[in-house]
Amino acid sequence: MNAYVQRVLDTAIANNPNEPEFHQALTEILSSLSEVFDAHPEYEKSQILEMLVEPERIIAFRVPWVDDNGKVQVNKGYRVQFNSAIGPYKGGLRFHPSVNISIIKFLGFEQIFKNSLTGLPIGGGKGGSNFDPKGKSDGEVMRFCQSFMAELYRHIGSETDVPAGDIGVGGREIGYMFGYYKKIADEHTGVLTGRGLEYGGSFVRVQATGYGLVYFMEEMLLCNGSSFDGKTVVVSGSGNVAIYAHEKATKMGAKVVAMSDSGGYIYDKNGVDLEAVKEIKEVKRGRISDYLNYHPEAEYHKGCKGIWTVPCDIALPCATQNELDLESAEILVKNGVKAVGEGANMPSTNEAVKYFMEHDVLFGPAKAANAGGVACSALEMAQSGMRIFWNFDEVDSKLQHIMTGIFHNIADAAERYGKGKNYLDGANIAGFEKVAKAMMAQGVV
Ligand code: NDP
Ligand code: 2IT
Repeated sequence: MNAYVQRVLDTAIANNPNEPEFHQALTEILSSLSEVFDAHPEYEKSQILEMLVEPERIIAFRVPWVDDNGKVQVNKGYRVQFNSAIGPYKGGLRFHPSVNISIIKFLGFEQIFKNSLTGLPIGGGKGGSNFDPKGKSDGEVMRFCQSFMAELYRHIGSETDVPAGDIGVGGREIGYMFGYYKKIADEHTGVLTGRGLEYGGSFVRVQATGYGLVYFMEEMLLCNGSSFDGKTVVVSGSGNVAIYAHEKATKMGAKVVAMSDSGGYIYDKNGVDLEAVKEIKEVKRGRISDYLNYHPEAEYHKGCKGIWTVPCDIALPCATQNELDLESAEILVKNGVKAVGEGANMPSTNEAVKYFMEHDVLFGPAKAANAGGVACSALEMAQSGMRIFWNFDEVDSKLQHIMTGIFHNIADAAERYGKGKNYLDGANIAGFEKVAKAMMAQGVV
């Protein structure tokens, strides 16, 4: 590896101890940039990497709220404003008990490059809380969201930092947070994306990450002599990204045979009935095991990792980070997988990614493949700014155009640096180039 890149990576890891997910993202991204620094000594002269690996600002705060039994609960809240070189900080909020600063920093760092790849003017940020919405009443979720926003509101704004959803944050949570922001800031602006259509949201935002993933993968497959048509697909997770990945892959002629949640996975050889999954997850907030109430002939297996033992042509990990490790990658390859598209953020371990590459599996890396959600968020920001609305088909066709464009952009970057079909390196390089140029132009800030 380029000596300067290696030095910055080692220092960043040493300076941020006990942050394994952040180390993993740093290693993955910086390892792709070696040849770029060999070719561009001006980047080293500006010490661009030392600037890039350090968040511009980290906000951490207390989130106290009162549960339905009248008991005070206290959670942690975070917003990492990582890089604003190409636009206001943009990225989701995650509410999940596993959330800590390492996870928010890995997500925020990834987001810089992802947002750059969309071609739209958005910087990188991420936030969240270790609050667990699972099993909470609507009243509890509302009180938590209001307390979270009572602190976050002073750090965000439509031209400063625009959060959105992620794991555990969907339309309900965005609604409660937006309502409270509006009350205390006294402005009805595009401060959050993923809003309801009735109060400033955009068509297609709900579907955008899943649809975008399939648009991206279809372009990658077509350029490699294949497509979704007639293929068997496994989609992990059963949340927002997974549901709409299933919907679009099915529309493209594929059959999705397995889905999961953190408790286990279902296998339905007839194709997973998406209407049943939507009712279980979107309406009832239930468990994927409830699928057997709709289709008793399907199989349910405890433990979510087992989903990767289901034979498929295309695997779409859409649940969470590090859900697909080397052992699962080996099983997928043994069972004949041809392509993997990351709907979740960093779902494959670095070892799994390496194994896929070595075994000629077409690999669509998260920061490119799942950029459709944030791209549609940027389209929501544009519509808010102009105070107009595009209809469903207009937004959908813009999304499709952006996702196919991202594929060609990263394939071109891979080509320029002699990386062949290593689209992971291509995505990291293409994402980096734009941010680096913007940072160089703006000086030491
Ligand atoms: P949701 O909360 O809607 O769904 C998350 C799904 O993943 C659920 O099925 C959940 O199961 C499962 N899951 C979560 N944590 C774990 C875990 N530790 N182990 C196993 N399964 C788990 O989130 P999204 O669909 O929005 O997000 C999924 C992934 O996509 C995340 O990595 C997110 O960062 C990424 N992403 C999301 C975007 C968006 O627009 N929403 C945009 C780009 C990426 P359970 O219900 O049991 O917890
Ligand atoms: O990881 C992601 O890109 C998201 N959770 C979406 C962020 C956004 O601002 O729409």
